[in-house]
Amino acid sequence: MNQSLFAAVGEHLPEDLNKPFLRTPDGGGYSYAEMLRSSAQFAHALVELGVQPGDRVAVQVDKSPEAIMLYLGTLRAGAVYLPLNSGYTSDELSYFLGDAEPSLFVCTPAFEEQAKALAEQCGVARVATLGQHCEGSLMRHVEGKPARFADVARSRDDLAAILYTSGTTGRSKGAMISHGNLVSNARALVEAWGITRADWLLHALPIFHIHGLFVAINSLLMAGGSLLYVDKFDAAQVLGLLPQVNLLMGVPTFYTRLLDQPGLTREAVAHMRLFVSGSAPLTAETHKAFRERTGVAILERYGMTETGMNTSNPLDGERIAGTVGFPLPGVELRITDPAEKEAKLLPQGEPGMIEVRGPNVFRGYWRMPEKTAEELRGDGFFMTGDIGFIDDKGYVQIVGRSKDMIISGGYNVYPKELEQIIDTLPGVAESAVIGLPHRDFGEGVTAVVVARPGEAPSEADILAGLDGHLARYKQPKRVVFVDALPRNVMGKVQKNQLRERFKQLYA
Ligand code: MLC
Ligand code: AMP
Repeated sequence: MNQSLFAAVGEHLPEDLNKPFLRTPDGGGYSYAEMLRSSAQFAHALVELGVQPGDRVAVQVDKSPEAIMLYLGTLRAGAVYLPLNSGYTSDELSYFLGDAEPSLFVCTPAFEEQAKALAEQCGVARVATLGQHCEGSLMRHVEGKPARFADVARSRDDLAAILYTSGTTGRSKGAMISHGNLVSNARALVEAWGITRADWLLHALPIFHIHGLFVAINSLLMAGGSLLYVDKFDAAQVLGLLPQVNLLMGVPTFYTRLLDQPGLTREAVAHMRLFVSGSAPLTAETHKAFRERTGVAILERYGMTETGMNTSNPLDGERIAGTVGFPLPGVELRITDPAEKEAKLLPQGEPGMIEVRGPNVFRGYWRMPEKTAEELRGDGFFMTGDIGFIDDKGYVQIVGRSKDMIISGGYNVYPKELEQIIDTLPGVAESAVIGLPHRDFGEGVTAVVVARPGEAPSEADILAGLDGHLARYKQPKRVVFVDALPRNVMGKVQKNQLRERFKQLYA
């Protein structure tokens, strides 16, 4: 029996296949019938390009409806989808390509020459291109292919995707996500959020992370619902399109930017069924401001790449600001003592490591059994690295992170990655990268730098030194200089002291 995500989606197709699956604001897009045909053609194209079941297909393209068809076609061909942030530089890409060893790399037409050089260096057999408007070499393989494809059968445990998450130390880790993970999580969301064929979701998220790719697309597909597609989030455009939809999923920055729009009123959202926020903490302040302005309580949920969605505030019931709600159907959650190696349960109300178990939990890190063993316990619980507690009403509250990570506008930034580069720049003795409260991005990436004696590198020097090595969203919004970094007796940099000292930097 085929246990793939696409097979599960097939069980929930709308009776009328002419119903829209995805519509663009100009009226273009794909009905369900067209989606079935196009994803079949993409699957044929991948086979023609030599992609075998189990092969990785690495994709770094701009968001487009066809990129979604490529994702679905990859699953149908039994291959493993490996999406890459479109902001990643060649330095970053060469690691991912070398580590995942995809048989095909799909990139933008503009990047083709560099991609070919990278592919050769990393042993990737083929490169194809896909532009935002159907240009590029991949479409030449897609066009004219049969409208049907015999989907490659997958078991629940077979890989559907690999998504890289940066590590707090050292190398990025490829989270191996199975078809069973995707199916169970999409079903849990359909149940928890009451998604039906009548729903229209405004899709404004990037599609190289689980939020835009799995949460937003798979759950709507699993319910036979429809997507109104836009390339990226623009608050004024999104507000203008709201009358055509009844669901929005976003990161907290979407909601702070919507609040900046005078047109965000009770009337403008009266028809909306649900606003969902996740990927980063939604402040109680934003939750309250949105509720006061519109009368609507945003539904906050909590997830991560390795686990998909874990918890959610209730659809019916109180959505409490500052909490992430209850475990989703099928997900078990416990709080343990982070100081203990063995899982030691903490009493309700006491903050500790959030651990989760369930069919949503990933299969481990690609070719990193030791890393997998460090984070995935023998009994199946995954140590999330998030610190939280369960309050007296049973709601989960996240209070911090044990991992040194910044979340800026919903993107994770690992300080270590920046510090390693900054420390090698001329005139720099050492550095600490921290996240500081930032109205737009939630946390603003900030580099705190100590100059070498007698030297005075400038903010511009540090930024120029990072430019080209790391994606732009990772670059510090500000660089500040200090005489010395505060350290504890063990010599560890006290980042909390730096965060306290500079907490007003973006105020
Ligand atoms: C863009 N920039 C950012 C940024 N996004 N800087 C810091 N943090 C970000 N998130 C920078 C760009 O590099 C550029 O800088 C400048 O801002 C303008 O770029 P832009 O492309 O016009 O930005 P904008 O469209 O305004 O993007 C902001 C955003 C976007 C919030 C709409 O970042 C976004 O869509 N975020 C969603 C991320 C997401 O999907 N996360 C889910 C992860 S999954 P310069 O210097 O080049 O001019 C996950 C699990 C879970 O976490 O639970 O869901
Ligand atoms: P990623 O590794 O990109 O999947 O990011 C996952 C991380 O985002 C989690 O481990 C949390 O730290 C954070 N996160 C996701 N949703 C929320 C939320 N609603 N509140 C606070 N943090 C969140």
